[in-house]
This record gives sequence, C-alpha cells and structure tokens, in this order.
Amino acid sequence: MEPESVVVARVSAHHGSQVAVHGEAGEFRVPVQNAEAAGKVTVGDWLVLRADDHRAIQILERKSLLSRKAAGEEAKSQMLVANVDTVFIVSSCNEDFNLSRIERYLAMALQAGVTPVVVLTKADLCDDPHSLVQKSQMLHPGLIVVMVDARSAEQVSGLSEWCGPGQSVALLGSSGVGKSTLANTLGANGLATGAIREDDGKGRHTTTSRSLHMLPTGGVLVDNPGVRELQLPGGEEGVSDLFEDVVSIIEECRFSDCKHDGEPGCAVRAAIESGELDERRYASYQKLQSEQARNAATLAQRRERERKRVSVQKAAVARKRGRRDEGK
Ligand SMILES: Nc1nc2c(ncn2[C@@H]2O[C@H](COP(=O)(O)OP(=O)(O)OP(=O)(O)O)[C@@H](O)[C@H]2O)c(=O)[nH]1
Ligand SMILES: [Mg+2]
Ligand SMILES: [Zn+2]
Repeated sequence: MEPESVVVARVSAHHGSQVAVHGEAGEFRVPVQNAEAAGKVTVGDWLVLRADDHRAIQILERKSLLSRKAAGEEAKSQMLVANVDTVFIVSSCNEDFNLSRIERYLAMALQAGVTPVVVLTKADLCDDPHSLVQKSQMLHPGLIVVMVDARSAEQVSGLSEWCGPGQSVALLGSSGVGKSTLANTLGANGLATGAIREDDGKGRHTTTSRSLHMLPTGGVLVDNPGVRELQLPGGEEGVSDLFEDVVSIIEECRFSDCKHDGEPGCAVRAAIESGELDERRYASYQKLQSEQARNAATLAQRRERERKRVSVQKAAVARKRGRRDEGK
C-alpha cells in the first residue's frame, strides 16, 4: 500500500467554523470538523493533515499547554495555547499593576512548564517603574522582569532573546496593558490596538481572539485577548512551585495540621511578624492554593464519574454479549 501523503501545519487561529493553520506553503484554512478529526485543538498545536482533504490524522504531542479553568461550576479546563516555550506576562505600570495578579499568571506558567518573563509596559507613564520591577522580582527566585515602552522598537529589542528561530512565545495579561502593541513592535504586524478607558484605566477588549504570528526574528508569537476571568486549572503543582518559600515555612509549624490561625508554634505567624513573609504573599498563596485544590477535587470527581460511566457501559456490553452467547 502507498504511504499516505501528509502535510504538517500549526494551528494559528480559530475563525468560527474554520481553523487557520500555517504550513510550509503558508497559511490556509480547514473546516473545524477536519482540523479536529483527531481531537480538540488549540492555537499552537501541530497537526498532521492528510494532503488531499486536509483532515487531521494526528495532533503531535504537546511540549507545553497553557490552560485555565473553564467558566462555570465544573472544573473543566480550557486550553489556551500549546507548544510555547515562553510566556510574556504583560502588566502595565499604571492602575493595572497588581502583584497578586502577576502571581496568578506565574502559577499558570509554572504549571504549564513554560518559562515566564514579566514585561512591565507603559514604563514611560510611570514615575518610578524601577520599584515595580523590584517588587515583581521578589515573586519568584530568578524571575526575569523587563520594563518597556511597548511602542519603542529599541526598548522592546531586549525581548528578542525569547523570539529567535524555533522559539514560541505567548502574551498574557489583562485588557489594555499593551499586548498587541508589543506584538506589533516585535514585528507581528497589523494587530488592532485600542485606547484604554479614561475613567478607570481599563482596556476595552480590543483583541477578541487568539492568533499566531511569525516574527522577523525567526520566532513565533501568540497574541491573546485580555483575560477577564483567569482561574487556575486543578490537579498540578504550579502553586507549590511558585510558593516554595511559603511551603517550607509551613513545614516548620509545630503541628502538621496547623491552620496558621493563632496555634502555638506556628511558623507562618512568626514569619509574618518578623517580616520574613509578606502578609500579601501569604494571602495570595492561600487563595491560589485553595482554588487549585478545589478545582483538582472536582476534576477528580469528574474522572470518577467518567470511570463509573465507562464501567457501566462495559457491563452492558458484557451482558449483551452474554445473552448472545446463550442463544448460540
Ligand atoms: N504610553 C504607552 N502607551 C502604551 C504602551 N503600550 C500600550 N500602550 C497603549 O495602550 C493602549 C492599549 O494597548 P493594546 O495593545 O491595545 O492593549 P492589549 O493588551 O492588546 O488590550 P486587549 O486587546 O484589549 O487585551 C493603546 O492605546 C496603546 O497605544 C506603552 O508602553 N506606553
Ligand atoms: Mg490586544
Ligand atoms: Zn502554622
């Protein structure tokens, strides 16, 4: 038999009933049912498509996957971007600047196995951007924090280190912080940008869908819409990786089930009182940790239900088979 002729292409955007993909011959579109014939896909996925009708026969194994908890009660996670090496966590040096929000994105990046780089935009509008850089650097040992005027090619050129051949980077951050501005300055070309609201400095959700772009530096960049609700998906280790310092303080508490709520020998209270542990950071840890645990629990419940459903089906099949065999 002749081996099937195939093309390899990378998912670059969703357009309603079609999925745009980048192949060697450039960008083309494939109906969703063909693109997803081998499973649900997200921007950044690599697909093996049949050459004749562009039906996906395989999704190549993802080397990383950024996801969040999907909206709604159940702890389903929603895929955001696949196969990126780096995530630029974009925050502006204005009212948007919020350490706990950056921490949330950091946990998400660590969970996905993606290198985080914090990019502080609108440095030109801030009196003391250096102090924000310093505060951000404290969030994780060795964390790289860069401040820029996202409109300045010269200032942004420092980011090209993560945008070279073979590298993929995703932009994450709230609306109006300058993600698309940064993408354009890095060479993504023609992405719409929009002025922020004057009254509260928030963005207007100018970018409405995720898209993948080739950069002149040889890398690939994925621009994202500003994330309104970002909840961590459950089940993995992002939070404990990010808060190693807090976790090791907790291990010093006298009681292993210490609630850090006034018990004797509580290392957490002592660390907060001595200034070793920042109260904000501890509160942020508690919040993200319980969120992740909650989502992991519901995920486990869902898997259990799924397991039961499958075993009920199997039992039904076995019963049918039994009846058939009896009739023989
Ligand atoms: N002064 C200054 N303005 C900036 C900078 N970065 C972005 N802006 C402006 O901020 C506004 C919002 O920028 P966008 O690039 O549209 O922001 P975004 O993060 O893509 O927003 P969404 O698509 O809504 O998520 C635009 O008016 C930009 O010109 C910067 O570093 N300095
Ligand atoms: Mg945008
Ligand atoms: Zn304690």
